[in-house]
Amino acid sequence: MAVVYTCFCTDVIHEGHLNIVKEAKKYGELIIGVLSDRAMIKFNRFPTVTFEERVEMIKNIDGVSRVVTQNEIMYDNIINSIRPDFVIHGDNWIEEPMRSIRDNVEQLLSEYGGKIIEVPYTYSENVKRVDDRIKERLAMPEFRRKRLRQLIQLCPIVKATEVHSGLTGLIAEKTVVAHNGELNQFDAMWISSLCDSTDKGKPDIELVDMTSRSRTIDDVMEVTTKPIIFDGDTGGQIEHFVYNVRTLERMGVSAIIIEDKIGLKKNSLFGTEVEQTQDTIEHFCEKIKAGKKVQLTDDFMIIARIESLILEKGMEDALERAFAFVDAGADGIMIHSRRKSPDEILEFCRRFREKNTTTPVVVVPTSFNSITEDELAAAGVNIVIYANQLIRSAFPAMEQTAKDILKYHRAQEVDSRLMSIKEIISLIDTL
Ligand code: SPV
Ligand code: MG
Repeated sequence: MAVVYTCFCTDVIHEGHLNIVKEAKKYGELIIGVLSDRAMIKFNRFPTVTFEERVEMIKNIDGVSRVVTQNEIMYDNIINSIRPDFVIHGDNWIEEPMRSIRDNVEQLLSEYGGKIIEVPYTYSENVKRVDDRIKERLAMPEFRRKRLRQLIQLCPIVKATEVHSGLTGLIAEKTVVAHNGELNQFDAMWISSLCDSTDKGKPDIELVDMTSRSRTIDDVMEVTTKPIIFDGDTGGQIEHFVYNVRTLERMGVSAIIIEDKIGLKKNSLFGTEVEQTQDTIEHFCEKIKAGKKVQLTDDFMIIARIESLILEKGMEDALERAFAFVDAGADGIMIHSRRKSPDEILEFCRRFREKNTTTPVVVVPTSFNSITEDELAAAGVNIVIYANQLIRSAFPAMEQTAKDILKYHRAQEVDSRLMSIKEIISLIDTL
């Protein structure tokens, strides 16, 4: 009997999947692969049920002869081990970014005469409803909040991008790229104080207050499901910080990062060009402890950011602070640098990891941007934040358009580089 293979990466079986099963049975016995969590999160939604539950759910479908694990998005290993006569899939994989999966399968099957069976993707009211329900569930505070910790366990390195509005949130949520036989998307979002302030035309000096920053979080949360890391600047007065921890935790934010500075905070990328004061170890530890004491779940993370390298206080100071902040209860350490070379960050990671192998480490490679995610992961980094690149790409594009309209006294000259009206009006999902 011919063997038909398909891979499911879904939390809910709906009529679209059942249609694939029905079609597959016409060709032979059906083996279904269940995509691992690790592979699923590279291009799909975060699973709302465990891998084991998904296996059980698929085993229970009538007419499935065997259920196997598919560990990678691309089919090389699974096709080599099963050598199916057919691979069946919905025709939605003709579009990018899934097209690269289809190309991969086509290539593998052609090596021994296997065939692809494509069935029309089921677009129905019910399928849309199931999809919307999963999305809504992922966006609920109790699910979103814990996801950062889950991702740290699952990913070699969690990739977060800066967001400062609903629109940038949508970019973080939906952008998936296929490149070099891989699919990738951002795992999390960073609500940067620099970008949140810049977007409002204000300096990054803790001037944009918590009410306004909460509004930004809310705008992002309304249209996304991915976990949020909030840039909490210095955390402010301890007496205020505890209230903010409660608020953020209740909203479903996953982590706050607070930096060990005091007084008028300026952006770290100014370094020692402006006056900035580092907090004492004792006082900052008090702040961490106070925050940890008031939080209500085990999900929320308070991450301590060390400014010693930014303020040229040296590696020993940075390490001393890191160990002290972890002892005070910090759930993670962010180490920052504004050097072009990643050397001091790598030295910090090596020496920190000699004594501490578990506490998550976060980095923001704005200046030392030549280092890759793989290299950071190998150094023991758990979260990489691309802290300002979205706004820095948007501003020059908008400014150039403004200049050209003024120059030509009409908009025709700029039109070819703009998103079409059709695209922009269909960018936003409607309920
Ligand atoms: C931010 O994005 O606001 C940060 C990172 O705090 S940095 O701008 O590098 O200080
Ligand atoms: Mg900041």
